[in-house]
Amino acid sequence: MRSQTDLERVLTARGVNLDTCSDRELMYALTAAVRQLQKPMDHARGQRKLYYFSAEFLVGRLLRANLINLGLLEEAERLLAAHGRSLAQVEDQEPEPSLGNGGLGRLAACFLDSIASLGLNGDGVGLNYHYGLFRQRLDTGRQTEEPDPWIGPESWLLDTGLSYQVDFGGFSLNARQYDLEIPGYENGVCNRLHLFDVERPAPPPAEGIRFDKTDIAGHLTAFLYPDDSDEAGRLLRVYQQYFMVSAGAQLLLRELEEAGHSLLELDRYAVVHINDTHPSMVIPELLRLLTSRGVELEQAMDLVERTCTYTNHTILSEALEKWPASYLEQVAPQLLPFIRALDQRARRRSDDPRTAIWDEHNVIHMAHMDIHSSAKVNGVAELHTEILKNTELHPFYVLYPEKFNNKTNGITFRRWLMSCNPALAGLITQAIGPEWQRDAGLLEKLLEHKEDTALLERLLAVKEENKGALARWLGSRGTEIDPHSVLDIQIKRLHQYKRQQMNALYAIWKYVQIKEGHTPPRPVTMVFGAKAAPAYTLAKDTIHLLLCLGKLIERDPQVSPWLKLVMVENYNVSAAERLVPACDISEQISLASKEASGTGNMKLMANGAVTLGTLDGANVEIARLVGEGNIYLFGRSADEVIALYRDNAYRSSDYWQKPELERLVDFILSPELLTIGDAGCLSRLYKDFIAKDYFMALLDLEDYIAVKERCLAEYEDRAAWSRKMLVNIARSGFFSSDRTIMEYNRDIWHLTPDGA
Ligand code: KOT
Repeated sequence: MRSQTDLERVLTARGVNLDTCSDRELMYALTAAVRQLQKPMDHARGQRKLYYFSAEFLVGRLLRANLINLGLLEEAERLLAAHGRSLAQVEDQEPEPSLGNGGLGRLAACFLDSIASLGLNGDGVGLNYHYGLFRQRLDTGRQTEEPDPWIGPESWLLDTGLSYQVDFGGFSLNARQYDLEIPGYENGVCNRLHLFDVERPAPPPAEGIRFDKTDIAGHLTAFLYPDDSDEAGRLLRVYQQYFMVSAGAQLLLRELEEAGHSLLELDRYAVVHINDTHPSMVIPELLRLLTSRGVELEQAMDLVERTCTYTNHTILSEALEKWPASYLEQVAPQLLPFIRALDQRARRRSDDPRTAIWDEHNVIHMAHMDIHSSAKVNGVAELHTEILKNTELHPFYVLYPEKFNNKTNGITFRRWLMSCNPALAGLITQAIGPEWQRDAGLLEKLLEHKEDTALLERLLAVKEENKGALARWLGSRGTEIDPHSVLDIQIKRLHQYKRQQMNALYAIWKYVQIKEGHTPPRPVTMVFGAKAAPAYTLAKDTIHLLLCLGKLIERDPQVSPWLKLVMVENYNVSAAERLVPACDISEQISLASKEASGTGNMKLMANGAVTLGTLDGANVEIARLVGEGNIYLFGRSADEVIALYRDNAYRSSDYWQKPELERLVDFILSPELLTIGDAGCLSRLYKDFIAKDYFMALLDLEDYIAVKERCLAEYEDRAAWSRKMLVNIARSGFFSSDRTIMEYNRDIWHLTPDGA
């Protein structure tokens, strides 16, 4: 008789009947079993430890990811199959924690996976939002938002029983520590993500998404970034931030003391990584805690500057956090003397007022505090780091040239290839062996197979299969797509700088072309996945336009056989895991200089999509790696765009006054669209194109259309296209987050890997 496997033994001991339990019961049972099998490992004592502070960790579903890292996936699949069950169906029951907005949060999740997989001692510190971001609905022709509860009866969260007192101006709260375990890939390491929560969360709201935003104690961890369009919302965000960093700093100091180290050795035994400015208050909070325990202020400031490291993720000025001192006065008045001291120290180092922390309008600049008080500062792609050094943060670069460095983002190939695209992973392993699964750089070996027609044909066949799987999944959600059409995909948050509105104008152009009899060589399916911030009116209007265009095309018998435009509702990590393997054309069309890096571009490339994009963010590095013939580039350069802003020289009228473009913009207010859509939304969008177009969609539109048409034409040379796919996959290994984390460790963190 076959001996029982670990998994089977644990499930049996828990009294699970694999034949009769429901998929949901099985999902919970597997969750509990995996939790039981992943034993947290103690890292070597006396080593430096990383605390990765981030307001967001967009971890995605964890069952399959944890099974893979524990080496239990095949065993689980076999066991379930023996009872007529499928893991795919079971994991569909797993709620996805929506603890992030997009790229920044997903990057933090990929990083935790790589940190554990490289055997590094590093934990995450964040917040346990009960309703995450929001669940998006599109059934009314526009986006509506609902709370997205994800914490079930048997979630991955472990209640540690630990808590920390956090003092706000006028009241205190206890921060309870819940942990998510983060196993490394087949190395026995298990790190943790600490998520802090209030002890007594308010009961779920009776209806809709609206909470009483003034009930801070009950709602502190209800939502991620509550609507920041009004005072109460912005203030709640500052409360969240202080809650997270105060609890995290206390946890760190407790661990330091437990390890027997003195506070004066802080920089030797701890690294505090600040993931954009949301955790920046950890700096004055550490100063407060250190000085309250007897460390002198000057010495504390030196220690903290050697302990903290900071990553900048955006140059968009509206995203750079600046808080009126009055906010901090209300939330955490005890921090103000320390921020004042930091500001005075900064002014002793530089008399350039642009580097002040506390400015003459009584506004506190979080990024400035981070740069003055961190040992290292990095951007997230080469171009982005250069822009920080030369323009956005130039005065700081002059002051601290040695602090600045680049760390091009990465993705974990365990989730974004091995887990989401097993067919492609299997094909790669057949061609070059399995070692690439430990070192994605080895994917380059695929280049030796550029003339291997059998492999290239199977590459095309795997893509077809994945498109079929996507079509079935979308079909089960009520959206039919043609799996034999070209899948042209733009998946990312909705923002004007990402220019979904430019892609919408392409759809209009294509619609008109087809109406005029110019049908494409094969049908094209344009797929969008995007959430808009609830208060971002133009972003919501763009979703409305896309939904209207989808309907218009659908209802037009002349156009619908050739063109389809769909929006995937509630785009999240799980949806991405289905879309990414099926994509042919990866839309990375941000206005050059505005997308710090992008990481979807990397995921899609690794899965054999070809990029259609601007020379922005990491696209620049993708282009260099794959070479001209394996990417479709268009649009103005970052330098040109920066000059246009500097000289205030862009006028959208210079573009829409060209008749070909005017026709496309006017179509937004055409009778066809107005009978489908809302005149208010559509005319707001129209007016924005005419009078503003701040992110210059019209600047690049003609070039975009021309290059996209060339891309679609060249798609028809299937053999040549399959070679482009191969080169993209082969060159994607550079974008492994393992490579990124090794660089962070080499240049910034200096942790010692276990076993080294
Ligand atoms: C949001 C608010 C304030 C500051 C930064 C952000 C931010 C930046 N959120 N997401 N990002 C994205 O981060 C990704 C990971 O580095 C990048 O790939 C992407 O280009 C950023 O837009």
